Amino acid sequence: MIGEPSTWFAVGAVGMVFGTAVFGIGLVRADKSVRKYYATLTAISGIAAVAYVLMTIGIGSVSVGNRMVLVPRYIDWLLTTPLLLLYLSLLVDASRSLVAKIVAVNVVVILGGLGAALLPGLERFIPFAIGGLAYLVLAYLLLGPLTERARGQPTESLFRGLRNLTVILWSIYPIIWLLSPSGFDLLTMLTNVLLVVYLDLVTKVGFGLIAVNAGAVLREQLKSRSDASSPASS
Ligand code: RET
Repeated sequence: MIGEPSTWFAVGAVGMVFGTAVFGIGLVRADKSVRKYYATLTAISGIAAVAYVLMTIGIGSVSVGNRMVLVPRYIDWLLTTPLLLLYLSLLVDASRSLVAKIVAVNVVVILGGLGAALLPGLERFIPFAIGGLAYLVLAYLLLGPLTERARGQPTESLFRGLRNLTVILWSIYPIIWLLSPSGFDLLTMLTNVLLVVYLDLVTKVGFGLIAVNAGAVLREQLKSRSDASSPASS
């Protein structure tokens, strides 16, 4: 049981369903001004929940040579990583052109990984390298222009926390990829699945819980600040 990937996919599915429920309840209760944040978090966990259910029941695995490629994992990433980046962009009210650049390089990262996983021979390291380079550009955009945009905004410290979580944890994915059966085959499929389930839960549900908690504190602060500055509004 414990030794089978499907058990860990099921753990991932339960965690993602939990996240979807928590953020979904938040969405129903939220006032209009913060609904887009909850909607984004709900969509992120909801999409991953579907992907994990598919992987648990064994749908969407493709064999390439003697390894298995989990296509739902890449489709999940293709849809949810732009939403995570959109969330960070919403927090600092980034310009459309910056968001477009961030999402575009991110799509190259994930498609590079999918292309690499689907190619049988050593040529797979070409799309991997393209994805890796795109990832460096993505990290630059997050740490440079997007952080610049955050400066002085009330959301700056929340943004910085979530940005650090994102850049640090996302950087582990290509390392796991290289060690996995798709890369140099130094980790078993089981270890690969365990590590990725853990990372996916922290980068999606953990990310969302931190954002929701900090967002509540932030709204209180903004409210008391505006109450203090305009006594008429109380
Ligand atoms: C790949 C291989 C190609 C090079 C790079 C990769 C990075 C993947 C990342 C995935 C992040 C996934 C997340 C999922 C959330 O649940 C595709 C492994 C750089 C960063 C955050």
